[in-house]
Amino acid sequence: MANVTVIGAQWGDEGKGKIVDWLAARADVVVRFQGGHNAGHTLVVGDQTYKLSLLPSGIVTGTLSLIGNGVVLDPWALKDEIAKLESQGVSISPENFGIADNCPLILPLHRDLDGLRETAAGKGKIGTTGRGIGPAYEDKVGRRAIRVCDLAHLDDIGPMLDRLCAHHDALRAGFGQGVVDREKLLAELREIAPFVKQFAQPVWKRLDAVKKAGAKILFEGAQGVLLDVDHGTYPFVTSSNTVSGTVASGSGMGPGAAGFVLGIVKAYTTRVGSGPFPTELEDEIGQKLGERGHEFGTVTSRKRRCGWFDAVLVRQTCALSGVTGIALTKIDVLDGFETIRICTGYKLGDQVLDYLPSHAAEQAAVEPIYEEFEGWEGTTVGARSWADLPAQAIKYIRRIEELIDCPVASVSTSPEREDTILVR
Ligand code: 2SA
Ligand code: MG
Repeated sequence: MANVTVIGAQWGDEGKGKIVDWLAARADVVVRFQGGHNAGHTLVVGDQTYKLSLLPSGIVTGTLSLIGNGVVLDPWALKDEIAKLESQGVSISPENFGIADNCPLILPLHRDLDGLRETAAGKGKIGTTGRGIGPAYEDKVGRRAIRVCDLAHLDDIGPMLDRLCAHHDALRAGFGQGVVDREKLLAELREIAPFVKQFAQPVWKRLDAVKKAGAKILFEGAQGVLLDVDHGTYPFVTSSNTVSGTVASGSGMGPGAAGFVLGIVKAYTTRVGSGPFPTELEDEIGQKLGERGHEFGTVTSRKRRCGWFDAVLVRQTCALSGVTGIALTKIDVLDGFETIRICTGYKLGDQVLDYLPSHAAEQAAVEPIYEEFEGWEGTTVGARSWADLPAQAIKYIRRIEELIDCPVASVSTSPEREDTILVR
């Protein structure tokens, strides 16, 4: 296997966890390159369910797992997640886990600001996970972030803290909040520093070494391309680049590192948080998709919005991320539907569009043009070969492939690791 990059090709929650887990068992290294503990990956292995937010999925199989510089790291969330996994029998040590020392930290003041902004925005809120992701990325780009490497130099951190706190004090004042408790923050950093420091390292250098040793690297994307800060449904996006191109900048490897780009695609569409969603179903069909697909956020338990498959969007995200092949997930959720629809284009006023335009108001105004399919009788649950699938289900999958102009590499038919049809 060459290197593989796994990205979500919709709004996240496409079922990346299961696929990444499967691939992680065949990789030598697993790397996270963007996002933070806003991600939520559920891994089901036998009778154990593991919920990961920040840690690369390879951690469960004991594969070397690295957090790249493109991630924003909440050290307290990290500690909790490690403790939880250890209680489930997973062993985590500097042997199998590392964090880029140039990774920016998410601090309590970032979480505060995330919450203050969302509350103040009322109905206009983004619907963030409330983890402080956006404010932490702002401070990184604003050149005020405290990074993992700073934890080894806390005695000299005064001027940096002053600058960071001055910035946040001004923002907080706008929300009627008091200043940051600087001493408390420093004390919290001193307390957590030894825990984080044991894993800190120049990850780019480690990756350079494993690459030269011929290791197979799996890059694990979080969220989805439609949440990309440049290419997504802006401003209803996350604050990182979620496209495959981020592998290079977010891990410290060259652009060739991505290898096979696997886009994870759910057989229908879901989204959490606010923002445009052309094929959303606010009726009993949407309700049924949500119930059958257990569509609740891994991190926040929020109910996900549900709708039909949107081929326009997936064609777009496959292009934006140079997707080599897709892994189609949760086809079993569509079992028993009498008719199934696929969106093949949009109407915007008297225009017909074959892509989602950039402007937010236009994104909200497009109306889906549907193609209708007869559903299938019988079940796809647990199918492990094409022969196990009803003919209509195969027809649906083949039509998706055609419309998105990208080959299907696998079809997933239950949360179980082995219930997967490999196409190539
Ligand atoms: P943020 O917190 O600043 O990244 O939120 C900005 C937008 O990005 C969306 N977002 C997500 N969408 C789907 N899944 C995500 N991860 C968790 C999961 C979500 C959960 O996998 O289940 O548990 O709620 C994720 N993370 C961020 C978010 O909804 C905003 O629209
Ligand atoms: Mg998720």
